[in-house]
Amino acid sequence: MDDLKAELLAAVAAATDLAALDEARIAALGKKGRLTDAMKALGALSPDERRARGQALNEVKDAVTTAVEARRATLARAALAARLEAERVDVTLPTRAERAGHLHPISQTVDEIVAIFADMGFALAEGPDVEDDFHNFTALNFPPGHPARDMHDTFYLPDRADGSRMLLRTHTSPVQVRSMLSLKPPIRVICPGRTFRSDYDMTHTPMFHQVEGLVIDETTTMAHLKGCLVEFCRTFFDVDDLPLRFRPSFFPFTEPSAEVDIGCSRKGGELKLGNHGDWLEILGCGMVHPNVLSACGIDPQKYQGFAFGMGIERIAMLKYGIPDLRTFFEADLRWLRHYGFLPLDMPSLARGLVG
Ligand code: 2NL
Repeated sequence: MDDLKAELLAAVAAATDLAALDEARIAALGKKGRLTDAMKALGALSPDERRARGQALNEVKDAVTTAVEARRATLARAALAARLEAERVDVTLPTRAERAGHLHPISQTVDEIVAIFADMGFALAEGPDVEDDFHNFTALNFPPGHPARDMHDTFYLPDRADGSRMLLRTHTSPVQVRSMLSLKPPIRVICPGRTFRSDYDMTHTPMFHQVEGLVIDETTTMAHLKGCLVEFCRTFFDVDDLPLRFRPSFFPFTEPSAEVDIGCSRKGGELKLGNHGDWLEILGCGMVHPNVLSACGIDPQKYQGFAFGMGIERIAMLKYGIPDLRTFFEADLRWLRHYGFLPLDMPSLARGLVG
């Protein structure tokens, strides 16, 4: 019995890789292994002999099993160490220019917008793509039968057990609803993100990006809204005297509401930004509706504020001269190399927005 034990343990110790170890294990404990055979032979013995020899065999079996596991752990550690050594990479080496990845123009544009508003004291806020009716519609003063709730415009998920259903957010406003519910005024947040609407043609894609901003304080007015958006547009488009025009409009969640145009010229089919007499719509805004403040737990007698929203694809196309909306979503590497941005050139107001 001692010889058998020594022999089996020696085979385990001699295994120099996991395959050899498995062979040693099977030779001892497998279906036709030495210990298994010895166990089978117990049946032919007298009860006393069987008990004594069975106990001894079990001890050998335990010893071999323990030795196999210990050896397996040692070999696995050695294999990992060898692999780490063999696959060692020097992460400080410079990249190869022809292999460099690029930031998508949407990512670049979001980074630029966030840099501008961060400089004005806004905090970045994000929220889930999948929302409920309350955060996407009800809290924003959409009346019960409003057409935006229609199945044809909004992507709904299957009904839940309680009969309600989740949806893909149709704007980033629910992020601001969540900010109002969780923060105390004064609030200044900037909320970029994906949005979804059931719409697909030359100028609409079912997934697109928006950025919205929200300011809530005791004495915030439409004048602050104007100053903030003039500052943003002039910085973003890098035109010092860029004129802005505020036109009365309507949104359920703001009162009063306005749409904002920037000055441009379309002479000779080429679009130029600046004071040239023509106008181009780029965003919507207004004073947050008192019903929205109430729904979000903010006292409209004490607080007021402004909000604004814009489509990111649209202003990225304008700034970077990208003619076709659909190309944003084609994942064409040649397009990305042409319109993309180097990942280490992060926009900052100190260094200039675009490198
Ligand atoms: C547009 C216009 C807008 C807002 C978004 C907003 C959000 C809350 C409360 C009040 Cl929580 N307003 N957002 C306000 C006015 C316009 O977006 O044309 N977006 C692409």
